[in-house]
Amino acid sequence: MATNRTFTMIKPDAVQNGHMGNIINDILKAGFSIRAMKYTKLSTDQAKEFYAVHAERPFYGELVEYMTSGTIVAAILEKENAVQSFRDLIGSTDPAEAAEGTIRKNYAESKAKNAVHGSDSDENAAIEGAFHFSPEEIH
Ligand code: IDP
Ligand code: MG
Repeated sequence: MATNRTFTMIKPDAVQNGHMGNIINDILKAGFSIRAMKYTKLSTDQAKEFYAVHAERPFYGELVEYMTSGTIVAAILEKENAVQSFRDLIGSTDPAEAAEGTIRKNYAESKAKNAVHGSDSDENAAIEGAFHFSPEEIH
C-alpha cells in the first residue's frame, strides 16, 4: 500500500535561478505538508551514494558534478499517495516532455538540470529521507 511520504530535493539549477520560493509555494499549494527541510550542499561522496543506482549510466559523472555544484533544498513531504502525487506534480525527467503546469516544465533548464528530485517508490522515499535527515529532524 502507498505510504504518505516522499523525499525531494530542489536542485542547484533551481536554487541558482531563483526558483526556490516558487517551487516551495507550488508544493504547498498542491497540498503537501513539510515534515523536514534543509538548505544544504552535497559532498561528492554524498552525491555518488545518493545516485549509486545510476553509477553505470553514461551521465553519472555529470550528474554528481552538477548535484554538488551549488546549494540544494532537501525535504520530506507528506500527502496521501505522496510518491505518485509528487511525481505527477514535477512531471517528466526531461522538461521538454513534461506536462504543462508541472514544476519541471516551469522551472527546469534541461534533462540534466531538471530543477527537482522526487522519489520513485515508497521504499526509496524512506531510504532517501533517512539519508538526509535523522529521526529527530523529522516533525
Ligand atoms: P528522475 O529524476 O525523473 O527519476 P532518473 O532517470 O532517475 O530521472 O535520473 C536521475 C537524474 O539524472 C535526473 O533527474 C537528471 O537530473 C539526471 N539525468 C537523467 N537522464 C539524464 C540524461 O540523459 N542526461 C543527463 N542527465 C540525466
Ligand atoms: Mg529516478
